[in-house]
Amino acid sequence: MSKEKIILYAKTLGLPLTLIFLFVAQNFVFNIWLKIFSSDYSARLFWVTLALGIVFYGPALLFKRKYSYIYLFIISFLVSALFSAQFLYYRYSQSFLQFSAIRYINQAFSVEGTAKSLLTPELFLFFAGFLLVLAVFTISKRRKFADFSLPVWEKVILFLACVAIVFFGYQYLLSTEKKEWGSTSRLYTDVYDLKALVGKMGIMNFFLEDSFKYISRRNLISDADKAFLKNYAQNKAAETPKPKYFGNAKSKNLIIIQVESLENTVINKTINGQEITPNLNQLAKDGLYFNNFYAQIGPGNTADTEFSTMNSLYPLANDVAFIDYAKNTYSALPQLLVNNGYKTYSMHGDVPTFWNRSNIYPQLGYQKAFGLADYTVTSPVGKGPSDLGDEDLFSQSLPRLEGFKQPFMATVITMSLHTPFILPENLQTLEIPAQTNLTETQWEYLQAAHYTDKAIGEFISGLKKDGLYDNSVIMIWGDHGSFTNISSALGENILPELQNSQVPFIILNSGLQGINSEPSSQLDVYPTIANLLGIKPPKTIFGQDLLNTKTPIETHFEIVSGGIDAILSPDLTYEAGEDGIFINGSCKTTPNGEALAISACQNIYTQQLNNLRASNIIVKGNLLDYFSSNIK
Ligand code: GP9
Ligand code: MN
Repeated sequence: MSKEKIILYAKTLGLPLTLIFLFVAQNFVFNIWLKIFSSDYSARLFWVTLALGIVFYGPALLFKRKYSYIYLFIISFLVSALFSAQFLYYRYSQSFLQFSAIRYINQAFSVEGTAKSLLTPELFLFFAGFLLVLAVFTISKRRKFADFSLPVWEKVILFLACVAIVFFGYQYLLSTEKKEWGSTSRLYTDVYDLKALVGKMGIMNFFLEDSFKYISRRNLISDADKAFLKNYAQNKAAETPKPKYFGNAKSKNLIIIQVESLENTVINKTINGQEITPNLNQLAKDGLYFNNFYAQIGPGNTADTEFSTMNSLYPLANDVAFIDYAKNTYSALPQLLVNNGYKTYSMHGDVPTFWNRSNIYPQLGYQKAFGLADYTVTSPVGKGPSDLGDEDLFSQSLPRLEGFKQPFMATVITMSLHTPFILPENLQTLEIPAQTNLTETQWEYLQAAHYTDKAIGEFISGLKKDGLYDNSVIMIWGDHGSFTNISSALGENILPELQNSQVPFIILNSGLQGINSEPSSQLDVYPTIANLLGIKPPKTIFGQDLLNTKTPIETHFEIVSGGIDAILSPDLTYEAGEDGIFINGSCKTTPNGEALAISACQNIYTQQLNNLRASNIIVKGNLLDYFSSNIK
């Protein structure tokens, strides 16, 4: 190659190529500085950011020189601004800026951010691309915009090479995901740890993916859906005029214990003569215990339970509301309590980006969230040394609760009873004989349940000692099942569709005791709490106050296709057939199980389908205010 040619190439490709590699470096540094870098992901991070770098800066080669500068100015400025915004936003809120949240950016920064705290030296690196374009433009001798022209066939080769690298970059990401997870769905649909996602694809790819998803969802709600919602709102049942137990726990604190994977089947069960959950068993006796209570989760697992309990809305069948609809308008329980003078806290031993909690919690009304960084792991439980055990979670949460100004709401979310139920040997205190009908996983599940139960018992004793037990209404529920088939192993007879959904729900408040076996679900938590605290819940909730249900309680479960799996009411039980078509399902009496004509279940089916449809329209269309304004 002649010297002129090399110079021509350098001049043509030099700037875009430098910008592309700078872009890759910026993505790496972004992750390293924010401590979300993982060397396990470095190969895919490299290829996929290289691909995006080419997509961003490559087109400069298509323009004449003058326009190529203009193009590079614009792109490098946008990239710099976005990097900086994401960097600052994460530093401030421990979450990534989503497209739907851009309108909140001022709000986020105005809380903490004076102009001074925004100007951190790191931003210099994120603006390096723009500064570089500026510098090259300024010092370039050829500012008269003479064009560099390459022969056509060389342009074609260059173009094809770029396309090949871009294709390879994204393909590499997808195929490594597939190797690890057996599918790529975790990357694009139910990604739960956004920190890991950004670790894999870089912040810019994340932002683009999130923006595309947001834009493509925009027209999900048709005029017919809106008309349906309006009509549904106008026919929504009126509230009970003077509900029983209203204000029984007035001005008390609210302490919620949401227990990971806790199934109802372990309550009041013994194995080898030992109670699996002695402390919860005692609490179930001391309080009001719902033993026919169900979780309704879609792909969002724990987050879906938080969503349905705090909003009394149904989770979505194919999306995770915590991630995809984080910045909707909600009228959630923590916000209701804030409006009534409470301080609201969440406590959970995970990173704040998990399930996008740090983005949605402010929308729900949580004023402060304590996460993994706020706890010390003294005795790890789980896969790694940094996994917070439930004993650490509770023992370190207790003094915090004691220090809070009252009244407060605190939601403590446990994690030790999470699959794969890894519990250090010294904490395995349940003596289960070697010869049982349990699988290894079921055995481990029971050990871990026993451990979590102990941690809850210690927490409750602590609350009794410091007086908070008497000043608070305490609610305990399991977030969802364990997916271990433990209920059938322990001889429980639950509808197959509901095997992984039956969880215990216990309310501890003086004057409330007994067992309630009516079917109920996590959507009912919100109105029940509000009633006890003497606060009127918003009219928009979908659940029922379990202390005042005058209509039979029904509950349904979504299958992933978005249909209804099963409905339980005090008189009727509906189960969907394999194809999910109503008439191919079965209808029986409750509790005797006598077969009825399918038409006997038509009413409850239509009613539940309407509830589900209305709730989904509200979430997908961000229509809570519209819904509310149409309720009489
Ligand atoms: C993650 C924890 C577990 O923070 O709550 O979530 P899951 O995997 O059950 O959804
Ligand atoms: Mn969970």
